[in-house]
Formats: sequence, structure tokens, C-alpha cells
Amino acid sequence: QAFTATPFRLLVLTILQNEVVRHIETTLARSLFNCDESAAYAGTALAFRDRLVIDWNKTQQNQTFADPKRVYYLSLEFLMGRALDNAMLNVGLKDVAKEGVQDLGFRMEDVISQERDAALGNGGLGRLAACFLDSLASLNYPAWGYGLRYRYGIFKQEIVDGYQVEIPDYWLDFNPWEFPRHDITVDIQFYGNVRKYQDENGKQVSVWEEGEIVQAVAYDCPIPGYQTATTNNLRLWSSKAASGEFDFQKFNSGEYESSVGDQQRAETISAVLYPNDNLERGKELRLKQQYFWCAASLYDIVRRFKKSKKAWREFPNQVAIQLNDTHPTLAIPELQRILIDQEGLEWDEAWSIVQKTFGYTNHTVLPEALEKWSVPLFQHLLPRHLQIIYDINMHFLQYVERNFPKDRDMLGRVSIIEESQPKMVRMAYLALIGSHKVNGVAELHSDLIKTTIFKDFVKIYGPDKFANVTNGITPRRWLHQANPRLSELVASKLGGYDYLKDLTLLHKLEKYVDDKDFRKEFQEIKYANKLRLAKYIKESTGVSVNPSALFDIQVKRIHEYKRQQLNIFGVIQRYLAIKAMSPEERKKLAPRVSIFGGKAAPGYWMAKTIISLVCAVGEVVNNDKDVGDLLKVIFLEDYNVSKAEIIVPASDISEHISTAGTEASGTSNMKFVLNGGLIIGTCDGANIEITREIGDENIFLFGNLSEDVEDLRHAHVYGNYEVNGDLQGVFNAIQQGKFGDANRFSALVSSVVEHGDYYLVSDDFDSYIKTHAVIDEAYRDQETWLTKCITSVARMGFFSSDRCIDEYAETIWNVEPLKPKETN
Ligand code: DL6
Repeated sequence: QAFTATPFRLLVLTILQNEVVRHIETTLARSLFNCDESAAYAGTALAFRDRLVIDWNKTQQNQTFADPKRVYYLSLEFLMGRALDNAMLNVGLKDVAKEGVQDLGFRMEDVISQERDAALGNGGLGRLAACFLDSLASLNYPAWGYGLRYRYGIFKQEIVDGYQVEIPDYWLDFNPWEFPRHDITVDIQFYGNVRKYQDENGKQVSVWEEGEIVQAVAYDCPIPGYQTATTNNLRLWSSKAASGEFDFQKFNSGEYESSVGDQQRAETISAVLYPNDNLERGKELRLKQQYFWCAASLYDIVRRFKKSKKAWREFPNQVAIQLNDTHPTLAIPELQRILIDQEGLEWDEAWSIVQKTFGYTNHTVLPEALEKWSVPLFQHLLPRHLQIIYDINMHFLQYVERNFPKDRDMLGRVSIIEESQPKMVRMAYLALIGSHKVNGVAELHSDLIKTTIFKDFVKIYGPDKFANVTNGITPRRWLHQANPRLSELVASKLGGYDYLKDLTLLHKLEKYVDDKDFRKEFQEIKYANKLRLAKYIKESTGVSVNPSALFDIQVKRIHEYKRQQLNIFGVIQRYLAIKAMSPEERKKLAPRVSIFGGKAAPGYWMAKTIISLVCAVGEVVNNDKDVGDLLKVIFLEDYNVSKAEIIVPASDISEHISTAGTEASGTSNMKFVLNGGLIIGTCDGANIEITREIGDENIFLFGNLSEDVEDLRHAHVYGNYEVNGDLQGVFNAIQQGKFGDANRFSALVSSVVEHGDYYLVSDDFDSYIKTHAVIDEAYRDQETWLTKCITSVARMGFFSSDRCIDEYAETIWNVEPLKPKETN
């Protein structure tokens, strides 16, 4: 309160402004006269960074003194988006800063939008990691994130003539949010061979020798918590040649290119993020990335632990390491290697420490996403780790054999080594065997892993090894930052912003569901958000859309299992239906804007074909005067976190329509509902729990259930199967060339009619179309629609990532918050 008092506020404003100006003039060496938006951004970012750094240092000092059990979140992806807005919110001076930059002649929105997204991730998995970091800090958990500092994040997507083109995203030109720690380096070994001998006490010793060394250099990023001084650390590793020098002799003798070869080879490791979502390709460089990052992170964690001089058995009481999917699984054999080869522990003691330390989160049951690495590649790149994995497997299989003597086939089924040609290391099994808990990310998914991919392991270890932690999102970014007016409206009714720390408080909004003023404002905010998106659509695509139309949005990675093809087939059906409608019928139809966005993996041809079809349909529909505002089809280029912050608050309906049993959770479903949009979805992932929380009258569910998927697939392959009338009409239109050369899209049609329709598009099409008709009808009744939206927002309290992190802390990590020093 004192803060809103003018003199104090003025003082802070002046101080902050001076800091911004000082940074512009001295750090950037720019004069205020030629200060543009990018300099204003840099100055503001640096001023806020200064403040973060103070809390960051204090937090780290506090954690070092108290030496509590810490969480280490190992993720190959952190999809952080922009940092400035978040820093301003968490430091708590956003309003003052806004005024400050206004005085300098800028609008805060423009300043914020100068920042490049930190796009070190593909989609849901990486964004979840970012939400978790925000919650860990906000809840005062002593936690570090460990990842890779890719020079190139996820590519920038351009659409050229209706096709996706990938442009490298070099994002490090100016990144004030990272601090290089040139003094924190780790030498990482690859290749070489293993020498075994007996030491003087007759103990078998293994030495991993020769090979190649690459250096890992730490880059640290402060992660501020909301309304707390706790500022955690995200440590990203960058690779460089161990010698740090190039070969001068080669250079002198004219071999310019090969003189820098070592350096370039080393730097390649952290050069680029693999752009595959839910798809593994088995490339050597990817395995190198994984080991490089796991080894550097573990070295760091072990070094920190050793400072405390505690006995090794204390390690799991001090350290909880969470594996974000199987990408960091190498950390398991690496810790075992450190303990037995370097620290001299016996196998069993070491293995017990390892198992107690790790937890593994599974994020997918899709077969193409389950990581397997060829044994010969492993042997070549990480010979000692392969031996350790074989030993882990031997101990495990002996245990299985003892306990299941009658089930001989089980050994082959659960072995870490798949007896294929070549043999493969099954990373999910290694992650599971080396962890004390395995969790799925939504209830259905956590059940499915127990009945499908890990069925045998439930028998072996019992059900208690498995848990569910339903995903969540941070309300700070996904409500307050993305939708400031809605956040303010909520705060005005709940008596402040406490709900951003305890999202369950949202339930109190339900009592305003009939409040006329509240309803009016809620509706106005949605409209303003739609206007903002309409403006962005116009700027980026040239297409004008009617902000009063129903905005129907599907933004996420493009993947057959997510079924953007079902959506675009539905749009075509709508188009054909409109064309056939009488003027009276047209009058009754609510105008629609179908909005798509998302990247396809560069090598995923079907996904790219889906994008092309969306663009081609847009081309035809948007230029069809006969259709006018009744339907528009938009593909938004280069979907990323900062664009999501504009898109999500503007939806009336969003689409979460994966084939049942394929989407582990989904998190954008949560973001859309929290922002006052309704969803159409299948009974999949977190849609099920969203339905339970908000009520089935507030969601549009359709389609087959996961328990029927197998039989339906079987029927496609072995039965007589016919595509029904409406879908056939859509295919006819495509094949007649209504959207350009039919050959371009024939694979999408034939995957349904000829190749078994693995994603069950034809089975769900009817109910999808019918459900959209129900949506049309529901949208005509704006009052009831609004009631659904408000009620849903009020019931979304469960989906905060704070709730998730508390669950992980209690049931998996066994860690406690550590209050910042001042408030101890
Ligand atoms: O758990 C985060 C996110 C889920 O919301 C998505 O449903 C799921 O598809 C995604 N999984 C992956 C798996 N990738 N790998 N490896 O990205 O995780």
C-alpha cells in the first residue's frame, strides 16, 4: 500500500528509469537520442536483470548454507519463451516500469515484443519444464534445471507457397538472461575403450581410456519465483573443444579448414535442438548430446554433494533427480559409473543409491517416440556405459528369473536389451529400472502405461512404483501475462492476486456467474482479445476476419495423432455444406474462423502435407465471395510461446482431438479453458480430468474411447470398411482438385481409405461433425455460452503447475521448500 503512495512510487520510478537510461548509455553505448525499441528493451531487461541477480545470489547462498535436499530437473528441452515480462511480474515493478518506458516514449507491449523467444524445445514437454521451473521457484523449492544451451533453438517456420520452410533460429545475438560461467567447465569423454584389471586387493577395476574429450561450459539463467525472493538456477551446458585452441600448425601449412575441425566438431554437440516432437530418429549426434549433458550435470551435482563431506549413503537424502522423459536416462549408468569406477563403491551399494535418487516421468506411449539406441553405436560412443547397462540388465533379469520362474518369455520382454538386428538398448526400461518412481502425466495416461508398455514391470515391482501426476500450467504466464485484463477482473472479485499463488481460489468466481456487470466485462475482455488476434491475423496473413465470428483454434505441433487432418476435413465439410445451403440456412449459421498453427518436424512429410492442405483450403475458402464471413481458414506461421500468449486468450473453441489413448496429457487444453474458451476434445489425456473438474455440460466431447481403439484398428485392416458419406464427400472434393492439385494431398486421403486409418479419422468423423453442429447451436445462445465459459474458468484451479510440483515434491522427491533468508 505504501508503494501506491505517490512519493515512494515516484522515487522507485526515478531509480528504475535512471537504471534503464544508464544501461542504454553505458552498457549499450547508445545515446538516448537514437534509442529505439530494441535499445529500450535491452535497457529495461538489464535493469530488471540487475534486480534478479541480487535475489539469485542470495538464494544460492542460502541454499548452500542450509544444504537441504535439492531437486534437479533434467530436461533436454526448456521452452521458456520471453523472460522480461515474467521478470517484471516477479520482481513486482511492472506498472512502474510501464510508466518509465512511456516517459521515454515507448509502449511497454512494443518493448516486450522486442525480445526473442528462448525456444529451446519442441512443444508440450519443453513448455511443461518451463512451467515447472516457474512453480519450483515460486514455491521456494531448492531446485536446479539442467539442459543444453542450443545455439539454434526450434527452427523458425515460414510458409512459402503453402509449404513449410525451415529457417535456422539463431537466438543468442543478445541474451541478457544468461551468464556464462567460464570457470565452470567439465571435460566429457567419448569413444575410447575400457581396460580391466585387478587391483592389489583383488578387486576388478575398469578404466575408460583414450577417445575424445569435449568441454562443457556452464551458462546460468536466473529463474525468479512469483512473490518470493527465491530465484533458482537453470544451468545450460555449451560444448567447446577441450583444448580451446585451434591447430596452428595445420593453419600455417595452409590447411585452414581442418585447422579448426576439432573446435567445430566439439561445438556441434550443443549447436542445434533436434526438431522432433514425439519422434526419435536414432542419430549419433543426439546420443552425444544426451551423454554430454547428463555427464556434465551429474559431475556438477556430485561435486556439490561432495562439498558437504557426507557419506555416500546420504546422497539420495540430498539429491532428487527427475528425468524428463527418457532423454536423460544415461544419467543412470553415469551415476553408477561414478560411484563404482571413481568412488570405489560396491555394485549393490551404488545401485541402491542410484535407484533411490532417480524418478522418471513418461510422456508418451507412442511406439515411434520410445527411445532405443543401437548396441553397436553405444559400444562405439560409450563403451563403459554399455558394460554397465549389461550388468544392470543381468542383475535385473536374475531377479526376474528368481521371482517369475515359470514365465520364461518374460525375460525377453523386459530385458533392457532388445534381441533385434542390431540389438537395441530400450531406454524406457533402463529409466524405469533405475528409478524408484515412474509417473505418467494424466490419469488415463498413467493407467495406460501400466497396462501397455510397462505391463510386465507392474508385475515385477508392484503397482506402488507407478504414480500419476497430472500436468499443470503456470497461471502467472498463462493467465496474468497472457490475459492481463481477465487477470485483473478476477483479482477485482477475489480481493487481490492471491489466486496466482493458489489457483484453487478461482472457485470463488462461481458466485459471479450471474452477476451482470461481471458477465459483461468478461465478454468484453474476450472480444478485445479476439480483436487483438484479428489484428495480428491481418498483419501476418493479410486476411481480414470478423472478430464476432466463432474463433475455432488448433495450435500445437502438427502430428497425425493430434489429428489436424480431422480438423481440416471437418472444415472442408463445413465449406461444402455452406455452399449447398439456402440463404435462410446461412443466416442461422454462426460465422467461423478456423485457425491452425504449429510446426511439422522437417522430415515428417505427412505433417507437412497437412499444413499444405490447410493453406490450400484457406486460399480457396478465404477468396470465395459466396462464403464471405461465414468461414475463414487461417494458418498462423511460426507458432511459438509468445504467439500462444496472443492466440490462447482469443479462442471461443479450441481443438484437442487426438485419437483416444495417444495424447499423454496435453497442456494447451488447460491454457485455453483457463482463458475463458471452451474445448472440443476426445476422451484423451487431461481432457478427461478437465471434464471432471468443469462438468461435462461445459465441454464438447466426441469420438471413440481408448479401450475401443485396438478393435477398431483391427477392423480397418481385416474387416470390410467403408468411409461414410460426408467424409467421402470431403475426399471427393480434394480428389476433384477443388483445393489445387489433388496429388499433393492424396497421401492424406489414402492413409484413411487404403492404409488402415491408423488414427481412426473415419471412425470419429461423424461424431466430430455432429459435435461441431452442437457447438454452432450452443454459440447462438450467447448467454448460456458465457455461463459455460465463466463456470469453467472458476473450476480450473486444479491445473496449476504449483499443484503438480507440490505432488512431485511430496510423493516422488521428498523435498521441502526453503524460505528465502529474509522471511526465515
Ligand atoms: O507432458 C507434457 C507433454 C504432454 O502434455 C503431451 O501430451 C505429450 O505428447 C508430450 N510428450 C512428448 C514426448 N516426447 N518425447 N519424448 O513430448 O508431453
